[in-house]
Amino acid sequence: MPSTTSGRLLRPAALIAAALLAASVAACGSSDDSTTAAPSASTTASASAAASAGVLGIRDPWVKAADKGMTAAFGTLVNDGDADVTITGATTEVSPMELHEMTMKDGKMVMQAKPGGIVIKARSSATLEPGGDHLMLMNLAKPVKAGDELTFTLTFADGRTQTFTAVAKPFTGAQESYAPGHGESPMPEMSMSPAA
Ligand SMILES: [Cu+2]
Repeated sequence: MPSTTSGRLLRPAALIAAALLAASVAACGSSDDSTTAAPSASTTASASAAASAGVLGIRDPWVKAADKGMTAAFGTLVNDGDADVTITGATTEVSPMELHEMTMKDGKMVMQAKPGGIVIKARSSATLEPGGDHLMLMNLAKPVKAGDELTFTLTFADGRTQTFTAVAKPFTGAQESYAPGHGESPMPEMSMSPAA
């Protein structure tokens, strides 16, 4: 009677953390010069777990660590439903936000607010990634350090909302290099194997 195990339910945060660990491993493994690394990681994660958790399944969410100014959040948004889903807004505690896209202007790629929001087609997915659509944090009120967890709330065209958590990571994309001034990396990239 005094003690039960009912408190040990798997929380969504734990599921997200597991997905993030898998993403970290995938990113780590992609440092060889294979050019086909991206699809393999994004097609295997469990969309079934996310189906009951919200409007969209959100895979591998992350936010780029930054001390001030602008940064952005990324991830893969999975729509398992039979209707298109449109994201019309996003909020987080530490910054005002906008939905952005990249577009070509005068021969240069620039970002701008995405007209009409971000649409995820029925039974499809949309990937938010550096160089593409992203959730922009316009003006950080405080630093976002690697390992920090930020909570985001998406608003959809039909008025529904969905909250998810993304962990901050230094941007490790191949195209840009950031000064490795802070040597510590709290991400457990080397200690986990992909569950699949
Ligand atoms: Cu932007």
